[in-house]
Amino acid sequence: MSATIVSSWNEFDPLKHVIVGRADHTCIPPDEPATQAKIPEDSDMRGMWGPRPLETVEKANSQLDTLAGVLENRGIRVDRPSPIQWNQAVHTPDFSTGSQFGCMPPRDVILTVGKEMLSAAMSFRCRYFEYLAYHDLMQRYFDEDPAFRWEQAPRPRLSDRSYKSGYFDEITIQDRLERAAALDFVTTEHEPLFDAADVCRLGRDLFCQHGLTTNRRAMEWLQRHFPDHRVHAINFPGDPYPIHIDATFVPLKPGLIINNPNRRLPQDQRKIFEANDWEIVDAAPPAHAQPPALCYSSVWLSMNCLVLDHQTVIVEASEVHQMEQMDQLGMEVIPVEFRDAYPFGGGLHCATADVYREGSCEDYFPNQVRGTQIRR
Ligand code: ABU
Repeated sequence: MSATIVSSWNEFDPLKHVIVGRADHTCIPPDEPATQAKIPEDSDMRGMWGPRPLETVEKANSQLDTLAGVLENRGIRVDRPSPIQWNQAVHTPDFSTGSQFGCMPPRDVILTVGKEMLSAAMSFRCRYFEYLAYHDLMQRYFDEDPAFRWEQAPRPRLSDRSYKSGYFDEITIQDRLERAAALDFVTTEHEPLFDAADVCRLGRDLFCQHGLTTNRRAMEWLQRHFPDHRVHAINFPGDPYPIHIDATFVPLKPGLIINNPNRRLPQDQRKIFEANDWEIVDAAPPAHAQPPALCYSSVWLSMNCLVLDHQTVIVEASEVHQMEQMDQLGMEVIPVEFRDAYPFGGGLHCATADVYREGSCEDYFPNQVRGTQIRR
């Protein structure tokens, strides 16, 4: 096995080394201030918590193992996290919660920017210790790559001051949409909070979704932490559950992004893409009317694909419309069955975290447009 090199600047350059999550011991966490944000009103998960049924864990792991095998067969190195017993309660000086979550979606936790892997300051109390599942891997990368930067964003306190009390009381979908449009989310601006999956990496520019899991203060922190980057705040008012950018705004190659047609980027925020000749096309509709049972995510995991290089993409095998669109966009499609893994934290992009993609830090947006940048 070749020595580890950590480096990834975007979502589409040739992938050579990746982490694929594991479903072992995953729990549905008990209610807490932020998790209600993630659970749709009519979800079968409302009021349930505890370890997920073993049979579903085994099915999810089987599909995760298949994904790992597909990647390895293409010469991509795959590492796996070390799950802990996620049913353990968490107690800190500021909060307690009855269980943790899991480590199927490494993309939520780990943000790779160049030579750095940064553990996010996540807003869910049940995910406070999730970074531990990656500790052995980080230690190994640190030992093997002398230039690797092993980083941790400020650990949030997640006291009640980090959440708006009563935000979800009797909330309707219309309320959610109005609040999303008004940038009124359950998290406050008390401390930096973000999920790594809210950040879309496009070379020198990091586009961050302002939503239920990422606040403006985190973007300020990211801008100071990555001073050579330009951090942008974008939002998608059509999404009643604005959590994670990767089923909403998905780059396929330099100059091309698919955008969820129910969650279009507002016109004023498109200007920077237009000024730099990027094409934003509506994503194809999902093949399914409903997500699988006990799933946090929407049917738009259809577009949560894993780009292997500028011509190749892995798409969930039953997503016939998305596969057809990829084909029309000139991509070679590798179908992989993955719906059994969805309930454990998302789709093919969610289930992975980049360690190494070829390529360097390009400036895809030399024509900057005022409005979205954090640094003015
Ligand atoms: N982690 C991506 C989930 C986004 C969605 O449910 O649409």
